[in-house]
Amino acid sequence: MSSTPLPGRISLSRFLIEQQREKGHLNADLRLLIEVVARACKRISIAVGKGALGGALGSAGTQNVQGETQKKLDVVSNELLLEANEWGGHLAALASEEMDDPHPIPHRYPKGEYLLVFDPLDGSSNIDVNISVGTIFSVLRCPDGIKDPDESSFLQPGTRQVAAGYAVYGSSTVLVLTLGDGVHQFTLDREYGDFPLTQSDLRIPEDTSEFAINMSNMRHWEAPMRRYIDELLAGRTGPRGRDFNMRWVASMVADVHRILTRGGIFIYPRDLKDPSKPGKLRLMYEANPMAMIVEQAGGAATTGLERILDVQPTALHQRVPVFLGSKNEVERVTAYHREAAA
Ligand code: P6P
Repeated sequence: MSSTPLPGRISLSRFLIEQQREKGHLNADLRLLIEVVARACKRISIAVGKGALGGALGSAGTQNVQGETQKKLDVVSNELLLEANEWGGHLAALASEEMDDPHPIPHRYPKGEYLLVFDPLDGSSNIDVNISVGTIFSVLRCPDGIKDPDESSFLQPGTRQVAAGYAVYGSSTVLVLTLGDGVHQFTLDREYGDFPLTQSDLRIPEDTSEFAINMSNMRHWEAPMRRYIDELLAGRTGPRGRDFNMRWVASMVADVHRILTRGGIFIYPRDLKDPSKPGKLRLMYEANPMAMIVEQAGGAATTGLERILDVQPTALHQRVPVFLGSKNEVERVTAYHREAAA
C-alpha cells in the first residue's frame, strides 16, 4: 500500500516533468514515450470498456506467433500502440507479443534511442467474460550504433530496462509505472482524460497469506512446486502453522496488481505437461516488466532458480517460469527449487 500521502492533484505529465527535473534519470524522449504509451492505454481502455457495444469482442480468426487465437481487441490494441509510437522520434523499434518480428520505425519518421516491447492486451481470453485485462510494457535502450534494430537488439536482460509498467482495465483504469526509482500509480480520470497520481512508492508486504496459481496443472508440477503448495494447503495443520487463501484471475495484470496492492505470491511454474516449454509466460514483455515493478516495490521475482531480471534472453518470445510477489514467500519457494536442483 502507498506509504506516501499525496499532495494536490499531480498529473502524469507533471509527475514525469518533476522526475526529469529532480531525479535526472528521465530525458525528454523517455518522458514522451511514457506519455504516448499512456495515451494509447487510454484509447485501449475506451475500446475495452465498450464491450459488446464496440463490436470488437470475440476472435479475430487469426493466430499469433504463440499459436494463440487472437481476439479482435488483441489486434486493435496492438495497432493502437504501434500508431501512437511510430511518429514521435523516441523509438528505434517496437516488439509485441502479437507480432512475430520487431516492428521497424517507418523511414518517413525519425528514430530515437529506445526500444519498446509490450503485450498489448494481456489476459485477453477474459475479455468476452468481462474480467479485467491489461497492457504490459517494457522500455530498453537501443544498443549503441545500431541503426536498424533486429531481434538481437532486444535480447537484453531485465536489469537493462529503463522503465516498465502496466495498465489494468478493471473497474477503473490504473496505470502503474516504474522508472527505476519506486513504483507509482495513476488512475484514469475519464472526465478530464488524464492520469492523476493516486498512489506513490507502492510497497509489497514481505509476508503474505495469499497465493495465485492455476491449480488444475498440479499433477504436472515438479516436486519442489508440489512441496511448496502442499504446505500452503495444509495451512495451520501443516509446517507453515497458518492458513492461506488462493486467488487466480488468469489475467496476469489483475493478479499482479492485487499483489502490488495487498501482497501475495504469483506463480506460473514450468510443468511436465509440455517439458519443451519452461512455463507459459513470456520473458520480454510479461516476466521482465513485472519483475522490475515488483522488485522496485520491495518484492522478489525469480524463475524458481534465478532472478528473472538476470536472465539473458535468447529469443524475443521465449518463456520462463515465474514466481513473484512478497519477498519471503518467493525466497522460500525458490530455496525449495534450488535445493531440489542441487
Ligand atoms: P492459464 C493470459 O493468457 C496469461 O498469459 C496471463 O495473463 C495469465 O496469468 C495466464 O496466461 C493464465 O494462464 O493457464 O491459467 O489460462
